[in-house]
Amino acid sequence: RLKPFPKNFLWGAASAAYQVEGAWNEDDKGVSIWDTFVRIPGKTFKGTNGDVAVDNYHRYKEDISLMAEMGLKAYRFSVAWTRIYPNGKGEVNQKGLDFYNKLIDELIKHKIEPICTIYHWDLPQALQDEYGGWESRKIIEDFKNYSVTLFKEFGDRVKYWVSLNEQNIFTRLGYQTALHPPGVKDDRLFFQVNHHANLANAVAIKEFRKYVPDGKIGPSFAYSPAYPASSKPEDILAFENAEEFTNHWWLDIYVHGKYPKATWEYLERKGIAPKVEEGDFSILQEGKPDFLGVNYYQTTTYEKNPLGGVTMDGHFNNTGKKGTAEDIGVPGLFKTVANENLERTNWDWNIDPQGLRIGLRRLLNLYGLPILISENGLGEFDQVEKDGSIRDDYRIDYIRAHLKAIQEAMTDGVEIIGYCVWSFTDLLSWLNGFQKRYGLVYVNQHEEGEHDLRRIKKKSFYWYKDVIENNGSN
Ligand code: BGP
Repeated sequence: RLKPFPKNFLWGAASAAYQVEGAWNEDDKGVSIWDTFVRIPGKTFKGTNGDVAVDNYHRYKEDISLMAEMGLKAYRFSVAWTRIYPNGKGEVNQKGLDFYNKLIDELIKHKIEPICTIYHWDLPQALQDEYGGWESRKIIEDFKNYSVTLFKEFGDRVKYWVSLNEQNIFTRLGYQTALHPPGVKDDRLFFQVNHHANLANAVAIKEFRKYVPDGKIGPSFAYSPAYPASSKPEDILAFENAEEFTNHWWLDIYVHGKYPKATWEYLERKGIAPKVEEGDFSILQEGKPDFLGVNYYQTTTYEKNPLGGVTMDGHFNNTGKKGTAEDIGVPGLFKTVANENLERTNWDWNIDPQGLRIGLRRLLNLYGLPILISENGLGEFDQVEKDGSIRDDYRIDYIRAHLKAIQEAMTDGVEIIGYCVWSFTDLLSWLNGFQKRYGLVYVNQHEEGEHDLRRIKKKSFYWYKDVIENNGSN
């Protein structure tokens, strides 16, 4: 028999500032590295940007009333650093604080628990220009000050906090594949940037204890549990390397304050290990989170990658043309390979609910922390029918299967405090424009043609409402 979901389970949905807010230059907001990046031709699908996104900045009340209608218990949003500090530091922008205060109060008025993400990728451009953003240790102090401002301003009402969203993704895409800003390919820098982000994360968590002693905080990690492609020992080794390189490199630091040994030795041999200063590891050990945020979309299968084999440069499918994504890897260590046992979405993301259970068990054994599923959902084309309905049964099937996997993991002994569907409304998919949709609420927003931004409840909206009402049984 499966364990039931706990009574106070946080049935949630998630978003991020850049992907929903719009109002990119209103109320003295500063420019972020994403505001800059999307203006470089060819970087995103059809050059789509978040200038307007889904206009949540002006429509947050309408969106929250839809959340209330659904019975949502928690809403995860992120703060745009450039609204609070237009230049990343210095004088605080009261209008920015006002916006999030209104948003938080509106959520609380509707009995929706706010979950606040401090950093969801929209670094102030001014910090990038001044010292290379995450490339410099100076970021640690600026991130700390920004975080403390949020703790002081919102900590009386916000009790759940996500420190960094998907550090492993924003650094990989920003510094290994150049698909995200600042668009750099430099392995040495990639590890250095991560070391600074690790320190910033730990320092912010330590500060959090002073300002929000009754709150909970943790990073959200893009967790793609690894599978070996075969039982050949060389593939098993590739899988072990990939697990360490793509998952435990971050998770070990977050929880234990140390880097995994074999990968560290490898980086030293290559001359790309991060420069660590005296005292860094004690800082890292003092920043242990209360929970791990897990953003789960898919597993990744790995096989041996010879020297001279594929690199991180493989083509990325941002068009929704199935079968166009290429394998990537680290020569000599591992490469990705399609898992023929699993279905894929049109963007070549595999669908693997069981992988979530497997991953959660690994996390239980290695780290033992409570888990917040801070993102999970399905990005697909959606069709508005003639009668105005959106019958996204594929999304319902996806979420249902993943909720079952979560319940199985709970039965295995994993403590799970909540589940945030990615996403509540449709929103801007960073590189894939508006056509890759995740929402339970449709937003009439497109690259081309008519787009009045009106909200339409999808079939999944009603289904999830029912799930929440029945505390998980459906
Ligand atoms: C995660 C991000 C989200 C979101 C999601 C879907 O990596 O934290 O911000 O975008 O993935 O990804 P995508 O929009 O690329 O399909």
